[in-house]
Amino acid sequence: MRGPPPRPSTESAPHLPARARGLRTSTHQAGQAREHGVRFLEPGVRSLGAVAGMPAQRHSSAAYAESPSSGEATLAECGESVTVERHGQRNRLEDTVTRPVSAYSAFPMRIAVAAFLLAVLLFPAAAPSQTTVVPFGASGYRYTVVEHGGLPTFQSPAYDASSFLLGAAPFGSPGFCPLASTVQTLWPTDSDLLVRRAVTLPAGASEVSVAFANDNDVLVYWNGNLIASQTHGGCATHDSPVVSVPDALVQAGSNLLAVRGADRGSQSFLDIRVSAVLNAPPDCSSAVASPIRLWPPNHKLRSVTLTVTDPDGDPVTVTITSVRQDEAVQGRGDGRTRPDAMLGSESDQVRLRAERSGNGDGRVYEVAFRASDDNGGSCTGRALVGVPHDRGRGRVPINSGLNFDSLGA
Ligand SMILES: [Ca+2]
Ligand SMILES: [Ca+2]
Ligand SMILES: [Ca+2]
Repeated sequence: MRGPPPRPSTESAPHLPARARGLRTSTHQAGQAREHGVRFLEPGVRSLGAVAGMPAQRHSSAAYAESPSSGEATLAECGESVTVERHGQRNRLEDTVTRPVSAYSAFPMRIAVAAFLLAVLLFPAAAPSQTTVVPFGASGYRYTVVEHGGLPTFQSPAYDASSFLLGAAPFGSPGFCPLASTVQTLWPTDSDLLVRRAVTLPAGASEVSVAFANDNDVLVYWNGNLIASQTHGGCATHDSPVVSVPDALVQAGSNLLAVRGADRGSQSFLDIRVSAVLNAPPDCSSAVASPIRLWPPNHKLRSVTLTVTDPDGDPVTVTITSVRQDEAVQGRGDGRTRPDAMLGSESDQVRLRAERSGNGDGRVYEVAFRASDDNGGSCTGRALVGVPHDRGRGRVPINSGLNFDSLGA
């Protein structure tokens, strides 16, 4: 999670425009007033990792291109122009990326808010979209052909179908109907075709449906339960019918779809598509700690809250699982206090001690957490919180890579 330790650099700090100093700092995430620290790993190579408040997995690959003469830079990750302030520190070069206060001036902000409200009114949130889990024409079916009504328990998950053949859809007998020319696996007319297929679904999948192109009739089973019986005459066409799977029958992981196709003569055909609304887990790289900087370093425990967003907009429960720090819990010059972190009353809260070693380069806390949505999706991640050494050259806490348990005595 941490970036490699910085190499000493001999690059000299360039002059910067005066306006780079004294600007309010913020990230590219509107409304989140915070600061980017940028570490020079070696001359010409820059990384956003290992800086307090920046979730490492989100920013480890971020980079920016800059024009040294102007001090202007563009964060590659968000395409935003920012100003780079650079200063040397103990053989290391540290940059602070700031965004001009003018970017937050009230007038453009009002326009942005108005545009957002207009967009909400004109384009209400779209319903979650269906994803094709098993397409028409898929392979991986176990099948056999029997006389009408044969093998009456073939649909049971406990049924041993190892003697069934492996085949691809569509099944049928070639003939004059348009879809008949696409037949992959032969199914003689005037017989029953029995097919079984595992359908793997992630946790939280909903609105599962099975669409058919069939000639003639189908009995549809999900995990051994009969969910539909459909008769069909004439040539097979896609999406005739579409059968909904009750949510109560859907399970995370492997599900068994079983279909008995019954042909009444002349021509036979069966093709299947399975669709579902899939749940996306929370995005742990979106984690934001608030506050991300603790100041002043008065040795008091301060409450820090983590928030994580979900791509589906689901409510997210964050649970902090551990806290590590890059300075000893009871080190020299830090006031000899312990522990330096205590879990908060809420699962997404932790109390971190606002202290750092006076002999060090700022303290970085690494807060590990698990985030879960209410549909069975989850992720794990880490958020960084820093205590700067000072408010001048040492204002960007540096993660040394050392690792101490903040919760321990
Ligand atoms: Ca979700
Ligand atoms: Ca301490
Ligand atoms: Ca440090």
